[in-house]
Amino acid sequence: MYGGGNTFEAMKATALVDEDPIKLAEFEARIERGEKIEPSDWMPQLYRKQLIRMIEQHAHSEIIGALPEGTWITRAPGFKRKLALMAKVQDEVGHAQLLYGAAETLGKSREDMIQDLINGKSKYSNIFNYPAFTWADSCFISWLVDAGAIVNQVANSKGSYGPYCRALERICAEESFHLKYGHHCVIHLATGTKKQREMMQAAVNRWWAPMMHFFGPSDKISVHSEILMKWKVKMASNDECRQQFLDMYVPKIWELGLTIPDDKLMKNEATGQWEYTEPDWDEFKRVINGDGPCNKERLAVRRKAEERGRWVREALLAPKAKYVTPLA
Ligand code: FAQ
Repeated sequence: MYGGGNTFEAMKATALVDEDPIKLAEFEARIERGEKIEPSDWMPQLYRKQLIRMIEQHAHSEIIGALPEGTWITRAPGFKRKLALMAKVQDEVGHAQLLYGAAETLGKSREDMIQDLINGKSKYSNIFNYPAFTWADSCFISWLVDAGAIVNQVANSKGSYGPYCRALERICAEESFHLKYGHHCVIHLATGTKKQREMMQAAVNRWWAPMMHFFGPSDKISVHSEILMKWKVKMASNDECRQQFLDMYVPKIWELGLTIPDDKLMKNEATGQWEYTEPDWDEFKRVINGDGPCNKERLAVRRKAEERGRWVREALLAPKAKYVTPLA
């Protein structure tokens, strides 16, 4: 539905038919037993492809995700907030490094991944295609986008591919600091002056729809969940992550006197499930396919960074003698 070409079912059937059935059965038995798959282990091509796709998109989300908050470093209110935000943004870029490293173990080079990002071939998280107009937008990202990321990543860190799980464990440890920092920023605004409270509320109103999209399409229309969950790459479905996020954070948002722009949002005590207005999946589709408010701007920044940094990469790869004058 969201990609082009063949349906995923057709792709899966074609991909698995070429695999050695005995090796495939052993591989699936290992996963069933909760063993980790390591880069040198046998794996079906489809597992490799799916992992590259997902880890690469995750890595891109981290470097693109650094942009909306990054623009707030110089304007953050006060020295302590500037320091904390700078450290957070640096962490996000570091997460991308860990994730690109994990994806590289599967055979795709970092250069190819970056090229696919800047050419618009690879996706990254929908949410970073929206503008951070105010300081409160940056606070929303630090608290609630990080919270959503943690829900997803804590689950997937228990998954089957060793390098991805180890990267996620480290990332989650750092994200938990971001979450505390972001929560502190939001509390400050939500309990501050009338103007601060209004600014925070306006940010919640702006970011709620992209936040609901963040966990991916509903399970009914998700393309990849079935096979990713069978092979324990995804340890919770998109809807399960969305529900867990609502369960953990809606009460905390309400507690601060903020409202959520969805009249239907309520917990059904009988089922234990949150009910909400069905997210606008057409908007989601437009945004992830390049037509969101900031897609062009975000990719232009990455393209420029790539061009400007080329000489550094070339210098690092070139023979030493060309660039370093030996000491006499
Ligand atoms: N945005 O079949 P599904 C962060 C695409 S990290 C864009 O359900 P899947 C840290 C999907 O790729 C945030 N595209 O897909 C931070 C597929 O397209 P394709 C990123 C999306 O893979 C915080 C199509 O829709 N986290 O925020 C999105 O089973 C603050 C069909 O969807 C991760 O990447 C989306 N939200 O499930 C940084 C975690 N959702 O490839 C800075 C790892 C779906 O067929 C500041 N990834 N699509 O063309 C995952 O868990 C999964 O990949 C999902 C999507 C849950 C994102």
